[in-house]
Amino acid sequence: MNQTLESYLARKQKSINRFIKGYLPGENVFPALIHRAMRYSSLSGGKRIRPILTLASGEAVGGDESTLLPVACACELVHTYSLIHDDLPAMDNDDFRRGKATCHKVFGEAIAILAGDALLTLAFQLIAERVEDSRLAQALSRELAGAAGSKGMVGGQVLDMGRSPKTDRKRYIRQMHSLKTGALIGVSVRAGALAGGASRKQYAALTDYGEKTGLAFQMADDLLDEKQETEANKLTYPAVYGAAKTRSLVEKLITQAKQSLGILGKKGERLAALADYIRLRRA
Ligand code: GRG
Repeated sequence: MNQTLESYLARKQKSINRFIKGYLPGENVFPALIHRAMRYSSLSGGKRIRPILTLASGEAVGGDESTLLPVACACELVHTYSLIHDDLPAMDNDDFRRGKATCHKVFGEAIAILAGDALLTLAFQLIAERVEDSRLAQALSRELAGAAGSKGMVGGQVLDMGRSPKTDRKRYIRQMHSLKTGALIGVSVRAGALAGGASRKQYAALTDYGEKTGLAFQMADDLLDEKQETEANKLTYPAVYGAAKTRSLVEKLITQAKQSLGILGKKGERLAALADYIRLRRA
C-alpha cells in the first residue's frame, strides 16, 4: 500500500473510532449490559472502509471532515449491526469476528440481537441529531434505510440464506452480492456525496463508482475467504466463475470504478487509491 494512502487510512480510522466511542452510550449507562455489547462490537478494530469511503467521497466534492463524520459513522453503525446479526447461530453461526469472540459468544444471543437492533436504530438517531440541514437528513435517512432494508442488504442476506439456484447462477450471485455487500458500500459513497454537496454530475459519477467498488469488494472478499472450500453449498464468485476469472472481474470493475471518477479530476485521486486498496487487499 502506498504511504499516502496508509497514513490517510490511519488518520481517518482514528477520527471514526474517536467519534463512535464518544457517540455510543457509555458502558455504565443504564441498562449497562446492552451498552457494553454495543461498544464491544463497535470498537473492536474493523477496517472502517465504509465510513472512510463516505469521508473520501464527501471530501472529493468539497465537504469537510467534521460535517461528514456523523454521516460516515452512521454507515459504520449499520455495518456493525449487520455483522453481529450475520454471526448469530441462526445465520452464519460464527464464533470469531475480527479476531475476537463474536457478540453472542460474549453476551448471549438475546443481547446480541438487541445490540444489533440498537445500533441500527442509533444510526438513524445520529443522522437526525447531527445533520443540521433537515432536507439533507431526510435524504440521507431515505438512502441509508433503502440500502439497509429488504430491497438492499437484508434482501441480499435473504438470498444468501436461501437454497442456491441450479440455473442462472451468475445472475443470482450478482444480485445477491450487489444487495448484501454492494448496497451498503454504495450508500456510504453516495451519502458522502450528498453531505459534501455534490453536483448532479458528481453524484452520478460517485454512484457509479460506489456500485462498482461495492461489488468488487465482495468478489475480493470471496477470493480471500478460506471457508469457501469447506462451505461447498455457499454460492461464491470463485465457485461460479473460478478464481482466475473472479480476479479478472475484480480488475475490470475497479478499472471502471476509477474511470467514473474522471469528472472529479485530481480530487478523485483518493477514491481511486481506495478502489485499488479494495482490489489488492489481503485481509
Ligand atoms: C444480517 C441483515 C444482515 C446482513 C448481513 C454484511 C453481511 C450481511 C454479512 C457479512 C458477511 C460477510 C463476512 C460478508 C463478506 C463481506 C463483508 C461484509 C465483510 C466484512 O466487512 P469488512 O471486511 O469488515 O469491511 P471489518 O471487520 O473490516 O469491518
